[in-house]
Amino acid sequence: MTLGALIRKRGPIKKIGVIGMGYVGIPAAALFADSPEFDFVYGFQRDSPSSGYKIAMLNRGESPLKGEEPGLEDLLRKVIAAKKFSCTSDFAKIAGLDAITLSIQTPFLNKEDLIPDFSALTDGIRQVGRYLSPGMLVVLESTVTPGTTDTLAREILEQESGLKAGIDFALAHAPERVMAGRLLRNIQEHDRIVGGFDPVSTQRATELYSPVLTHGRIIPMSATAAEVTKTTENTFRDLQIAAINELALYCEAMGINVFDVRRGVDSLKGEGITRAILWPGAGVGGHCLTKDTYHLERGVQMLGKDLLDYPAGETSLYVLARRINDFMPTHMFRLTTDALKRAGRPLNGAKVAILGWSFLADSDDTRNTPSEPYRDSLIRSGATVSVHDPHVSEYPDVPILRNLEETMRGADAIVIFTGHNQYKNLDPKNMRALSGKLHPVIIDGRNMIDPELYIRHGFVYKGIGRGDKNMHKIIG
Ligand code: SAJ
Repeated sequence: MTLGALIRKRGPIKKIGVIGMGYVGIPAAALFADSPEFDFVYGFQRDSPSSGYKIAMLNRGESPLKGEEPGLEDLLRKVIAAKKFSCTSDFAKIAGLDAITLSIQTPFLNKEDLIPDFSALTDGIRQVGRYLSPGMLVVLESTVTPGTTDTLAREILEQESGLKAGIDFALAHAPERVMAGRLLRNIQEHDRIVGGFDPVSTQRATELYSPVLTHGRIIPMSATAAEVTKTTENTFRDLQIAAINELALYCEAMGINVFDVRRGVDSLKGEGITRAILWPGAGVGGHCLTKDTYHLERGVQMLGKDLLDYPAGETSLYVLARRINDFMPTHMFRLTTDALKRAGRPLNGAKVAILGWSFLADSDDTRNTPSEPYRDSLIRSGATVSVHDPHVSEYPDVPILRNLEETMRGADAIVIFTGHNQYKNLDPKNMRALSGKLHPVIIDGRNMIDPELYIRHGFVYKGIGRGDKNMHKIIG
């Protein structure tokens, strides 16, 4: 029997499983469960010491995700009350399902050698393989190296189940496109890339995602094309950020304001002229932009190494972009050191207050935060560091303060690292009083403050891209 016939015999998708109760899996499971098209959804979560607590929370209709996620907890309470969703660590329940998705982190072990850590992902795929039955659909939502769905994932599933992809079961890649703070909306409103191992798999996966889309459309393609699409969209975003970060470094060196230039460049609009100029800053963090370039690089190494025509000896443009963005916390360190020197104080023994620990404005997400390498370099240089963040409650080995005044008290330097709303209306007069310094230092890593206002209050100011101000006359 063909896969198409097996699927017709099985009928429409009614029972779904989502493996990985995190930023991607939880909103996806809740939306599937809330759809009248589907009867029931299991959320699968390993009962591990670090994340087993999520199972009970979710079954109480509570979201384990910290930070604002509009509508998520209401939706969880609704689907729990309706008995359409349940979270479990019993993977044997996969056996009775029609479709199973995997949303598991895919970090890199070693970026230089392009070695990803697929251990959690392969564990999840192996669990699915153990309980796979004919006509079932398996979808990878995690961002993976191009080629992973058609090779690694297929091989493990076939090995564990004895079934064949495209013959006995459907297999696809439908990458997530969510951002913290707007998870539900992103799933419903963004177009959904759906890449099947074969056209029948693409069609079955389209049947799974169509009911949860409100504005988004399904964009069908092959599994490998879908993997390249996802890794590319983050790589290109990282590249765009690197381009404006490099410009910011140039503007500092040339003594001009990058934001004037940005406004100028951005003004050239009109048909056929796209100017996607992003914002320079203190660094690029998160689970996505910091690794997806390496998935793309690994993909071309694995799928096209011998066929790639590229300028001999040249570094990949994308990897160079990564290095420029990874350099920004170092640049922030140099701005801090130089500003303290202008204020007549060495970094060694200085007190530095970091404002913002999460990698994204107004979120609690601290994955690969650029604030961390900056803090480490300060401590290595003998500085005392205090950290404030309105959204982050704790972080391993880094005390996070919620009291902004306490964080800034006695500070020689105050450094804005994340663009949280709370930092938009800081009061330089009060900050100077709290620091108790004649010329406290202020470093703006996110274009949050008006340099003139701080300079007038006797601060030594430096900002990313502000070559027009970074060597200002010190007042008072
Ligand atoms: N950043 C800048 N300048 C900018 C934009 C961002 O310095 O102009 C920095 C941010 O401060 C942050 C980092 O880059 O540290 C990443 O920010 P982000 O806005 O890209 O946030 P992510 O990583 O959560 O979201 C990205 C998004 N990808 C794209 O827009 C192509 C999101 O749509 C994806 O769903 C997400 O990655 C993901 O999960 O892949």
